[in-house]
Amino acid sequence: MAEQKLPAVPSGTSAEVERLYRSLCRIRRVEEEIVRLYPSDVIRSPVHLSIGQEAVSVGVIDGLNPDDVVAASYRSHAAYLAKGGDLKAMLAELYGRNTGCARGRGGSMHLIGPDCHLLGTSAVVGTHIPLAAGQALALKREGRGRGVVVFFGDGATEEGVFHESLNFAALHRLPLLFVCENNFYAIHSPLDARWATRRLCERVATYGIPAHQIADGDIFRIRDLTTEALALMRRGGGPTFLECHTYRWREHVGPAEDFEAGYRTRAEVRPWQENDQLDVLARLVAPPVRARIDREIALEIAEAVAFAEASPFPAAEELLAHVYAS
Ligand SMILES: Cc1ncc(C[n+]2csc(CCOP(=O)(O)OP(=O)(O)O)c2C)c(N)n1
Ligand SMILES: [Mg+2]
Repeated sequence: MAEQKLPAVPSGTSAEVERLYRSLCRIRRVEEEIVRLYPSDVIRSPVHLSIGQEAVSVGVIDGLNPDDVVAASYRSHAAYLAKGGDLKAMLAELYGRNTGCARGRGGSMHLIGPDCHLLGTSAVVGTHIPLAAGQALALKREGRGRGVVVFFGDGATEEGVFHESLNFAALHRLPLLFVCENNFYAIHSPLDARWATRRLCERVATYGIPAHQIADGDIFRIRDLTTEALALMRRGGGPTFLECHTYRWREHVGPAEDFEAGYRTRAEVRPWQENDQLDVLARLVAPPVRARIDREIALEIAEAVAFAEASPFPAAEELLAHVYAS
């Protein structure tokens, strides 16, 4: 369990705070709606929820330009929505409908947002990291100062491609921000059963790139370090690594809690819930403004669910379409 520190004094203006609150609250409410809907079996896709972890995606993506690119894993609802992915298309995808962002073929683990520059997400741990490095190489050659952010879990840092990609990105000074969402577990395996030390940042720093650890989940610090990293990469300074400590409140996959499963205790989640960045932000937004934002979010979610439910499934004769590029 990570040490907890007092939240940093926010450096944002109120407009920034409102924007962060809206984004974080919207993601939380969408996933709570998925939790509510899931037992009825209308969503057949496996779902890896970000509840509790949203501040990493929201803080990082707030530091990007709209045309910067994001790559993410199967736990990507937060990154998709924070990057501007269409909510209706996301829910329709979870419902397996033809109006989904992957035309209902991919489900929750394979979201994609070409319009908002979100690369297709992947269920195979770590596989999107070299793809993000390739994208960063392409953007470097493009020469317009755009960058790439790749989100991955602590478990993904145990894949060889993570280290290969770090080395390649460092060597070629690629415009790539590596963001590890360290929630201390790979499914049910705790970090301390997988590594002899907790010195991830030091290991990464040996590749010759800046590496920062944010242990308290503070969204403003995450945002500010991202802004710094993006400025560095736009000057040609190459990649940065952020290790963001965070905590998954729900089970690895699915809508439920799993504190009875035996691999962790409920006491472990409490410090994170007491330091919930949604509450931190909510306290900084004027109550009438918050009420308006909350109403708008509720309405948008209701409309998106209705859209998904009213959308058709893909036609049976399209089963083999889009398998190969034509
Ligand atoms: C290459 C590969 N190995 C194993 C799995 C099975 N698997 C799915 S999620 C996961 C845990 C990954 O943990 P982490 O990277 O920390 O991400 P988190 O789920 O905690 O967000 C594993 C081992 C997989 N999908 N792909
Ligand atoms: Mg993990």
